[in-house]
Amino acid sequence: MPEKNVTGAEILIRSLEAEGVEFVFGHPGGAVIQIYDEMHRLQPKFEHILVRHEQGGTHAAEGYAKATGKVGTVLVTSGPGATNTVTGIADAFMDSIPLVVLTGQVPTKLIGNDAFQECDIIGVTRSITKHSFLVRDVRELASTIKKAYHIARTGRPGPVVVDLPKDVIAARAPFEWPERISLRGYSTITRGEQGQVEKAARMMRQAERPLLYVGGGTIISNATDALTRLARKTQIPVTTTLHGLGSFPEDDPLSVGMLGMHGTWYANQAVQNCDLLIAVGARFDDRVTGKIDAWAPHAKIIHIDVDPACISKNVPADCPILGDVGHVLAQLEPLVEFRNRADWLTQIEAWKAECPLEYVHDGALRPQHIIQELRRKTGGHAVVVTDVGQNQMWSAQYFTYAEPRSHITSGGLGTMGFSLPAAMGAAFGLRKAAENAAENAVPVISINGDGGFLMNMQELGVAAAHKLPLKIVVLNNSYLGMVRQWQELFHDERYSHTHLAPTNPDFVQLAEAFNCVGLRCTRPDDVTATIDAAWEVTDRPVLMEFQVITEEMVFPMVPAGAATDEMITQRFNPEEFA
Ligand SMILES: Cc1ncc(C[n+]2csc(CCOP(=O)(O)OP(=O)(O)O)c2C)c(N)n1
Repeated sequence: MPEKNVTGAEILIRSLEAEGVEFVFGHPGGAVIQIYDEMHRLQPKFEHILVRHEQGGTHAAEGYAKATGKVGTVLVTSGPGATNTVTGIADAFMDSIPLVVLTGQVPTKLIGNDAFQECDIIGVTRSITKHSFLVRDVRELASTIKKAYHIARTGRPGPVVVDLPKDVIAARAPFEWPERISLRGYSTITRGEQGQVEKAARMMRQAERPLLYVGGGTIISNATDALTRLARKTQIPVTTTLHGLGSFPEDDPLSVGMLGMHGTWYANQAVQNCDLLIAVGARFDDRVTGKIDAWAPHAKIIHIDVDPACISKNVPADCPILGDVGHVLAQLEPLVEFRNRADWLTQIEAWKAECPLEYVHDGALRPQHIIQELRRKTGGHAVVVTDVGQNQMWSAQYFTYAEPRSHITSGGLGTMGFSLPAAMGAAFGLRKAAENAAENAVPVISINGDGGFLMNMQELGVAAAHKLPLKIVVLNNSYLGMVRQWQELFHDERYSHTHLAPTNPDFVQLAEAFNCVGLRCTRPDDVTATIDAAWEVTDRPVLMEFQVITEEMVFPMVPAGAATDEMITQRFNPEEFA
């Protein structure tokens, strides 16, 4: 029985505790000052991490969510605090990341008055949230928080905004945590329709050249073991999307690596020649399909996904299966059987040999070498959090992921400035999990370009203050490299506003100014020693600046609008790599 009236701020804090929230990534301000005051008084069970920019807070919450599979929580003030979260909310929406973003709001009677720091954040974020709530009555606060977390984590996960007017936070009511909530019109599907699953199993048995096309939904659904068993039992090769990396061991002979714009040439060949494509928790994104009319021209399509809006959205499915990937794969497993696919697998091996991922070894410092050394150092037991651009694609191509949740990136929105705060959030979550299990946390590696790193570098101070042993890599090529690559290839080498060297800081000094360790490497011979030195640092972040060559490009590549079998590969222009 609830005894006494408490403030809305206390109800919020008690609700977050009841939800089992571990971290709140937040930044205070006038509209939420009472929540911060109550946090000071109540010393809640969760830890509040004071980020230095609300965008950093949202990416930290995303990194936490991706690394742990839990819901990330953000708390910000009204107006600019709220608008600073917009990029992170959009990012989470595109990449199906469960977040609850708590935004302060002006008092209800001032809403619509252009009050100081008023912003209609619900309106602003309507198209980039899974759902949003404006809490008008303190008696509804606890149940709203419970609903928000439920919506964020179930079905296809996504961000939920809860807008909290200042008077609601100040009002008093008893704290009562609801045992259950009812959400009219919201239901989630788990099992696939059995008839469709049987049809899919038949199609898989009959296909001569099937291919599993695996997306991030498989990892979200914790279905990677089931997927691996299915692939091995049926001898069906696996290609993954950027977000699917880690869902199937890339060192397994059945792996053909990543597909799409910067995927492997052989994965795209497999897509173009397969007769059955089994999409598992993937959404046929344009970076995957390229020119969609020419994509997978010989394939029948099975599409397994939890989101009904996603199925047949971009490519019509011959066998749609609406359901949670884990449940559907469990339904499929007993219905499929081993089949010798020697011809198809031999063909794939030949493609792998014909055009492998490769780069030139000529004494210049190249990013691919650094990524491979990080893999060697960790044996793959690490969480790699990349930024956006060339660094992202080399990290995808050359790390060889073998474990789910070992790769985190901003895939849908492609947000520069994502990596450092997301790595920080991942490291908080993994450190906590390791403490609870009395184990050592796996290393978290943040990989950045020199451009993107500067977009959220302020979080270095937060990571240092919390003694997070992040391994931060800055691949400094002196340019906005991915844009420079497009300028070189498609804009006659007009390098318009992509040269960063004149304004770049000294990255080693920058790290040290934030009480991190800074290391610099300029030669391939020093890469291993630099990484070894970084791994010796255990009580703070370490930033490794690698001064890589400017000219290196990401290959292979499907030019924008081209078909996926029209890749530019190093093979076709060897003089560039002489
Ligand atoms: C916030 C944001 N602004 C602009 C872009 C467009 N963009 C994509 S990649 C890129 C260049 C990134 O340069 P850098 O961070 O140095 O990484 P590199 O490509 O050199 O690895 C730009 C500007 C973006 N993705 N995100």
